[in-house]
Amino acid sequence: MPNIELPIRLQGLHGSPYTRKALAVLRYRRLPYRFIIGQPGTPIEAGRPQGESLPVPKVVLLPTFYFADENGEEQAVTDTTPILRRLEDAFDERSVVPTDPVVAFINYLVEDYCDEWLTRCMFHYRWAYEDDIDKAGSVLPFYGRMSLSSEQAAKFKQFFSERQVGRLYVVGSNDTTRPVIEESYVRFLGILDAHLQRHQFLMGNRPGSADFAAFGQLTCLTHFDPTPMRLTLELSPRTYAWVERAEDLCGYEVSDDDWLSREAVGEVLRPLLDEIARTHMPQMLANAKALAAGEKTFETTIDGKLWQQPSFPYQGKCLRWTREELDRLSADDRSAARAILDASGLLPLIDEPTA
Ligand SMILES: N[C@@H](CCC(=O)N[C@@H](CS)C(=O)NCC(=O)O)C(=O)O
Repeated sequence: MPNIELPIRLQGLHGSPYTRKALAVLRYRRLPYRFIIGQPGTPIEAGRPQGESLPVPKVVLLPTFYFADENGEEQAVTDTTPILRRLEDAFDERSVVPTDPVVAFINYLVEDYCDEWLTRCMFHYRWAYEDDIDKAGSVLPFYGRMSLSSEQAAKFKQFFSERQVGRLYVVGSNDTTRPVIEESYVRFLGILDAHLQRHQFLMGNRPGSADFAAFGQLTCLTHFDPTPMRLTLELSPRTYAWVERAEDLCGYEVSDDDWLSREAVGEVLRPLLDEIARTHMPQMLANAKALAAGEKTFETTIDGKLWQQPSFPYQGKCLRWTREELDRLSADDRSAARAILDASGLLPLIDEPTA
């Protein structure tokens, strides 16, 4: 893998939770970066070097990073989880992946839960309630184009809000699943609040990529979207404060002893792992089975309630990558990790046949 040139260049928008995830990691790791505000492939409004043209990813996703390939060709690269691992390979200092392989696997699993389940809560709350739709529709257009006229902004508000509200079914959000999604966020807040009373971060007294995945979604849930923000301030002002701190941890000193140990991680994160088994796991397994059967939609039960949504190929890959991540461990580490999963009823996430 060729070296990564500094400053690292990425493009994204402040309203994008995964963009915020990536930016917070770069700040924490003290990696010089250039954050290009905008959407790949759309003309940049201002603040760009003349004549700079950046490649556009096949699937436009935020954030997009720009890395040189073997031939020195600039490539547009998306998907924060593998991008963070690429930064781990290229830079040693202030790693966001725990040194202990078992703890690293749990960090990976929690990162996947935040990126693929907590994001459901974020998208649901943003596009399910009038207040939230109104704020997002009013503010998001300006993140990419500050100079929009009021007419243009109004047009964009309508177009974008209708588009996003129309995509609620993609994350499984509907009247039946609304309580499943919302109760899971309330439980997550309670779990995080209790955890932060004993540890500075999910992965111990230093942040793992799982912490930054949680932070990314929480920037929207706690500091932007009115409905979940009210809920967060009512139930866990501690979480509200944690999110603001995690925005910039460049001055937060860490050592290898600050990670949760493999002996402690199962016990300490039990409430969160139980939550993952309750919500994320059944959804990921049902999705993978539907994909294997070539079904366009699937139904399952989460929390005793009917869960319906279109099958989502990307999350089929996420489940496969989680299983491969465990397979990469040594036999001893794998059985230690399986014991932690088993204690929370999470072994089906690894073992249940999906084809
Ligand atoms: N798994 C990807 C997810 C990236 C993603 O979905 N980004 C959103 C913005 S937060 C996006 O670009 N969505 C495309 C769209 O809305 O068209 C990652 O971790 O980077």
